[in-house]
Formats: sequence, C-alpha cells, structure tokens
Amino acid sequence: MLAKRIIACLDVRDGQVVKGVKFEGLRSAGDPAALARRYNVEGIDELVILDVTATLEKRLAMARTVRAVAGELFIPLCVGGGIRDAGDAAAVVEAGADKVSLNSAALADPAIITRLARQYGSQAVIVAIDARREGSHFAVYSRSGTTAASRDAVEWAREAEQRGAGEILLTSMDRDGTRSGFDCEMTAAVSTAVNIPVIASGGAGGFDDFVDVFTSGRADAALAASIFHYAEHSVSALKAHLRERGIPVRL
Ligand code: 0VR
Repeated sequence: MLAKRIIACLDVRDGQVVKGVKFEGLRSAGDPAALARRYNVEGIDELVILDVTATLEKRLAMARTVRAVAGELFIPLCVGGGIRDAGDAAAVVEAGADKVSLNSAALADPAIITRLARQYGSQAVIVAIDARREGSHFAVYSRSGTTAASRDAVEWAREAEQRGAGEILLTSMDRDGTRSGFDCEMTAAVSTAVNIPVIASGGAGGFDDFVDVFTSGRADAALAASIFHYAEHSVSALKAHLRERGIPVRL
C-alpha cells in the first residue's frame, strides 16, 4: 500500500516565500530555509520550491535558496519555475534538488520531458500543470497562469506520462490560495487518466479538504502552501486527522 504524501510548497520570489490568491497579489510569507526547517520537524513528506518569477538574473539567487533549503532536509525536494533546458535542470540538481518540475518549457517543447527522464530517471521529472475550468473541461495555462496553452489538462497529463514524466503536479488556478478546498473533480479526472502519481494542489483550507482529495479526488499526494505557512495548521495534526479516517500516511 502506498502512503499518501503531504507536500508543502514554498513559492519563492527574490529569496522570500510569497503567497497570493489565484496566482495574484503575492505577499511575503517568510524565509525559505526557516519554513523548510519547521515543516521538516513537523513531518512533511516532501517539499517543493517554486520560483514564481523566474528570470535569468535571479537564477543564481535561486540556486542559493535551493542550497539553503536542501541543507535543512533529508526528504525529497522538488524545484520548479523557469527550468527551460537541461542546463537549468542540472543547476538545481547540483544545488540539491531530487526532482525538477517543468511547466512552460514542457508545453513549448514536450521532448524535454523525455530528455530529462533519460538523464535523471522519470522519478526526477515532474510535469506541473496549471489548469482552470472552462466549460466542461480543464484548460491548461503556462507562464504562471498568464498564457492559454490551448490544451486540455487530461490529454496533456496523458501525453506527459507517455513522454516519461514520473509525476503530475496539478494546480487548480481557480482554487489557488482561496482555501475553498481542492478541485477534486479535476484531480480525479487526471488521476484516472494516468498511471503515474498525481499531486493535487491549490485550495487547501482545512483537514477535511485533504480527506476529500485523497478519496473522491483519488490523489496520490496533496500539496499546500497558505495553510501551512501561517502556522494555523501543523503537518503532524493533519496526518493524525488523516490516520483517524483510515487514510494511510507516513507518521
Ligand atoms: P494553496 O492554495 O495556498 O495551498 O496553494 C498551493 C499552490 O497552488 C501554490 O503554492 C502555487 O504553487 C501556485 N503557483 C504560480 C503559482 C503561484 C504564483 C505564481 C505562479 C505557478 O506558476 O504555479
């Protein structure tokens, strides 16, 4: 039986953790290494660092952040945001990342998924999909949610799997930062379409949102930012809650 994973996401801009709502109005939420230390002590299973305004000049600063966070942890660390080629991937792996997350680069050139999977193994290649509801389907966006990719999330997740992605990180743009619950319908649609693990992201507001996303959403892992950053909910209390409801989690 595979344990369900709880993942914390540090959205980083200019060396600081930031958080907004629906990808907008980013506000500071603290120091990345300090937050990583707290989540590690509380029993988080994995950590994601997302460079939300990745530009060329900031690449070196990001490597510093990754190094500082990696120094606090012995759990899997995934880094994403602005990884465009094998050189960018190598830089974050060199700084301590176990996995890289690709979004816009994979949409622009899907062959990069296979190239990186050959180099690092599929377990190290996550394809991040930012999607929102449009009519009866889930539309994919790139470039931090600003550009329509003219793709359907379910179809894109299937293709990413075929090209060698090891996991899908599926973020609901509609739910991001709203604390109104994960988009379980979207998560289930993608989860049932692929055989690789799907990480649900966007909208966690309380413990029962995690119960829902692991049951009706059929997620393999759930990622949250807002509720953990402001110390309203501890990872250990969340895991105890899930255990009580029969959801297998690592203690
Ligand atoms: P919560 O709803 O606060 O748990 O947020 C989870 C997740 O959606 C965010 O941490 C984050 O990864 C969303 N992503 C992006 C972004 C936020 C701002 C700008 C860009 C992006 O491209 O993913």
